Amino acid sequence: HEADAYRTDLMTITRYVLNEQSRNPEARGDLTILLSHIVLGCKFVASAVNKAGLAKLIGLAGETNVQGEEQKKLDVLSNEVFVKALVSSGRTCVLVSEEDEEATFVDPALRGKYCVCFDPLDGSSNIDCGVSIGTIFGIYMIKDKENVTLEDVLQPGKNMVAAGYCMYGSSCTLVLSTGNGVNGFTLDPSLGEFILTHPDIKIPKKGKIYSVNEGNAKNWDEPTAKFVEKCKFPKDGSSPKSLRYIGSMVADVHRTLLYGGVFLYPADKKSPNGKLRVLYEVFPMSFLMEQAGGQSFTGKERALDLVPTKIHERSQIFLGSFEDVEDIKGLYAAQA
Ligand code: AHM
Ligand code: MG
Repeated sequence: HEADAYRTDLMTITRYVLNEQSRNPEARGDLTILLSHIVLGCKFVASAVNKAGLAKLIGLAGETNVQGEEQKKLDVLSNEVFVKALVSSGRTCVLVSEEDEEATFVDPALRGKYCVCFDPLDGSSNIDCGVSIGTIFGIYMIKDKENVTLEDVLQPGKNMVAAGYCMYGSSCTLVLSTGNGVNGFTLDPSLGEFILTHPDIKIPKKGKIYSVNEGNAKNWDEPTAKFVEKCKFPKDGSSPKSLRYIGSMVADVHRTLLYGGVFLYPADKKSPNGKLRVLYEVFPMSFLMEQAGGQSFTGKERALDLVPTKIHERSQIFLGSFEDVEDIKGLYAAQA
């Protein structure tokens, strides 16, 4: 069909979120506005990561310290853009960023009912070699508008109203859930719009890939070691799993979501709570996994049941295909 050469009915992310909003008669468009500010931040970072405005970002050729400067600039710049976009949306009251030690309480005149926890540029060790990096975010609603405290972000992940990530890779993909399934949108740079390209993502029930930093194996606990052993030397006659590890959570989780399998960042003797942060890494990704039909487990409990006690808290994490995570849960149960 000649008519098929161009798609003419484009589902942009804004149109999608507005459609979702119209399903709730009480919604007044606040989440739509908030998300459009997050989308703006993602577009800015996408452009910066692609080295748009190259000269401004890294300075002119011949200047010293280009490497370090550039990396620092991109992290800090991304954080500033997100903080300003979120505050100016007029829909936020508390912000938690991986880049800022303290939470940001929005000026009362600009306050709205949402709290946003985010990692503006995760996987920053991958910037210099051009490997995929990403932004991760989770959104809560405040309990009491007159009385906003840190407690509003120290809630279990299951209380989130939306979560997502944006991957700056060979294409720029934003994956979002507002609690009604998971959808993926790809940035069309010529339009400057995220277009729905991956509707209703469901993770395969079982996968053929495991993803972990095996360099830490010497310090793992027994269930983790047993699980990885089982991936490599299955005893039930199945084929061994393939190992894929990028070291960039957004890229590793994105592949896990689309192809299936399991991503783990376990605790070890040196880091008893693992590495990844609960509020803006573990929770948003766990929310997306569950919404896509997968699971997420901390070694003790469902990840989204965890109640954080401080904003930069860490937790070990096992997430991915339902059956693969079921295996890990079995190994922890057997040890207990
Ligand atoms: P960062 O916030 O310092 O970038 O660290 C987070 C990243 C994740 O993207 C990734 O999953 C993990 O660190 C990889 O850690 P490691 O290098 O220990 O395997
Ligand atoms: Mg991070």
